[in-house]
Amino acid sequence: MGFISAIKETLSRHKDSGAYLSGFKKTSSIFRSHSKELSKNFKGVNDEFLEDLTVMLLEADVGIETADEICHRLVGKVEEKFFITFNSTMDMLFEIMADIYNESSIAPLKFNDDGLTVILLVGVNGSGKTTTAAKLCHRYQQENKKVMLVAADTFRAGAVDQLLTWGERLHAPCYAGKDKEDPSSVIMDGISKAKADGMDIVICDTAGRLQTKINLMNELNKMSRVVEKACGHKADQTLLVLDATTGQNGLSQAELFNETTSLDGIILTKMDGTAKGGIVLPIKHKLDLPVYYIGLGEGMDDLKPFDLNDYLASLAMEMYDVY
Ligand SMILES: Nc1nc2c(ncn2[C@@H]2O[C@H](COP(=O)(O)OP(=O)(O)O)[C@@H](O)[C@H]2O)c(=O)[nH]1
Ligand SMILES: [Mg+2]
Repeated sequence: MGFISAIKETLSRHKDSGAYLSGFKKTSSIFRSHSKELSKNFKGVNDEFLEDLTVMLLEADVGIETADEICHRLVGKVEEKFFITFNSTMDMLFEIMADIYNESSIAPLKFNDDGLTVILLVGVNGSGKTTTAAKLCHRYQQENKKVMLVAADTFRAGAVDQLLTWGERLHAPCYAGKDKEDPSSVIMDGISKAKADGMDIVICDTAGRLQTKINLMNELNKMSRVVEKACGHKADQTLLVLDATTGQNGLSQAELFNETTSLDGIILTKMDGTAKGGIVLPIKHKLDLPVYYIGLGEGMDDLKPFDLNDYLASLAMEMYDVY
């Protein structure tokens, strides 16, 4: 069985398969429409094929560097083969995409089993931090964890109320600071309260101001120091919440945050509304940051753990002449 049929079969057995398929529908339609042309004109992996393939990858927002790397590796793989078909070429393409993502090892998300697990969500305004905080809270509550939310975005009007409302809906305690209070001081008090109340997990929703690199660095460093002071260890997870619809711009944002603070990985939101699903690959290839979760809608259940093979299978699901 080829690589693509194997991952498609695995996806069909997963309970989240419907969410994945609909979430990546816009990206997979790019693979569907281009594969038809690629298949019709297929005369081997020649310059024309590579050019068309690059266009397909760029449309899915894989980015030029990663697309070039994929093509380069494909040429290398094809040279080792005696006979290729369009279908076997697509298998090689998807294997290369998987290799690129899996090149460096991916650590599982850290949880502090002996005490409080602290999760910091960072990212620019509108990326989906507050919604993601609520979705994560809901997810961990279902695992019978005691979860507290901390509303540390004291700058954006309405941001604290937005998280308080989620807290009510989820029956989760939500610690809120005062208007215009320093976010770090809210985090400090929130963590102390979570500890005192015997919580398992505290999720801190932070402010997303991105004026200059130096300000961002100062603010993120301050938050990290405060977490250490409040709970005696670094945040267990510092996750960048990235809006997938921003594509290559999002990649630059990730680059900036990654240079500024020590990130554990990414949560990619709004995957449901975009054809830019290819962004997963350059995030890992260029920045070495794994994607841990993907946001596939606005509801509390619309956050799924990221699975590479399910993701690739979703992209390949409707490709022409690929089985
Ligand atoms: N379609 C969709 N919308 C999302 C997703 N995540 C967040 N949103 C929406 O994006 C908007 C901004 O989200 P918010 O959590 O307030 O962003 P924040 O400024 O980073 O806290 C809101 O309207 C959310 O409902 C997602 O995965 N899919
Ligand atoms: Mg917010």
